[in-house]
Amino acid sequence: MQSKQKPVLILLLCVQLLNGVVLLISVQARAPAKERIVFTAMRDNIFGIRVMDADGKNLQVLTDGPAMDSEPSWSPDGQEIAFGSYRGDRRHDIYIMDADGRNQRRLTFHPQSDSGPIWSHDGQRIAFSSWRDLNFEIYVMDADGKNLQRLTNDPGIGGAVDSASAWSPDDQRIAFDSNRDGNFEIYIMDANGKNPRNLTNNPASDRAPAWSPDGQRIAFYSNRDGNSEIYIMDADGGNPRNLTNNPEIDTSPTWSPDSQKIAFSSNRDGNGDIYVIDVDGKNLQRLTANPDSEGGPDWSDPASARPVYPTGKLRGKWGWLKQNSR
Ligand SMILES: [Ca+2]
Ligand SMILES: [Ca+2]
Ligand SMILES: [Ca+2]
Ligand SMILES: [Ca+2]
Repeated sequence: MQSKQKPVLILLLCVQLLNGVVLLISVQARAPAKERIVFTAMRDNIFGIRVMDADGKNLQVLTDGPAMDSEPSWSPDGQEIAFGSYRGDRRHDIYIMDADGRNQRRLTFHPQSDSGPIWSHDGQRIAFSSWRDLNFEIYVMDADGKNLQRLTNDPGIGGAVDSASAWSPDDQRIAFDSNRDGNFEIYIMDANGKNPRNLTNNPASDRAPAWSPDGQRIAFYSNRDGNSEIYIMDADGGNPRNLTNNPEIDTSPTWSPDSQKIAFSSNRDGNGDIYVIDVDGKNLQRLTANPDSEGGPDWSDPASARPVYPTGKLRGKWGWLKQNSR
């Protein structure tokens, strides 16, 4: 009896091992190999979305009119991009597309404008700003457009501009900018909209917070020295310092996955381009160099890609393999 059962057991083990290997390969194949930067480019007054490697190589045009696409934001697995777009009925709405520009789907349908989508790190939610209450308020929805929830609340026309910019790495808080105290400041609030807190308290315009992937710092841009510069501060608002010092407009910071570099837009070379700089202000590099105007970069983190398990089978097999390899 035993001699007949053994080959069957070995065969079963081989099949399970092979299944595990095949599933692992398919899971890993979904993650992009390189860090990439997606951004908006304007050519002949048409806005489109482009992507390049984080060193500026392998530029790809994802959209190039007739729709006016902008504000790209990576899904955490780097497989999709959320963006804002004017098209058809001329309303500005939130869309998502695959990372190659295909399979574009509209997520918001309100007659007022929706803009500035920001994908949560768990991939489940998208925060954005909307004019549907007759001033910009921050909303959050599931990544399929369902379960819409308003996070800020002003009394209609004349209410403050509130715009979402970044989720904390644990998705428990949202950093945003608001002019609710008379000028733009960087705020953070709980992900349900509660406990808003002003981190900047400066009469200048402080905007577009970006949370470092290690959670330690927040980058933003401010005109507190007379023109827009990139600043970083501790995540509690302490220790602000400027990273750029250039008479031209420097805006839209986004962090590298290792929290050591910041990509941003600047018109210091005559038109909008994407630059990258170390967090100590050294090693400035220009990543784009063409007459189009580039801006609004978002840096992907391929290492943060959370594999999609085929209906939990892989976890089951891992458990099975671990149990049987002891
Ligand atoms: Ca508002
Ligand atoms: Ca301010
Ligand atoms: Ca500047
Ligand atoms: Ca340019």
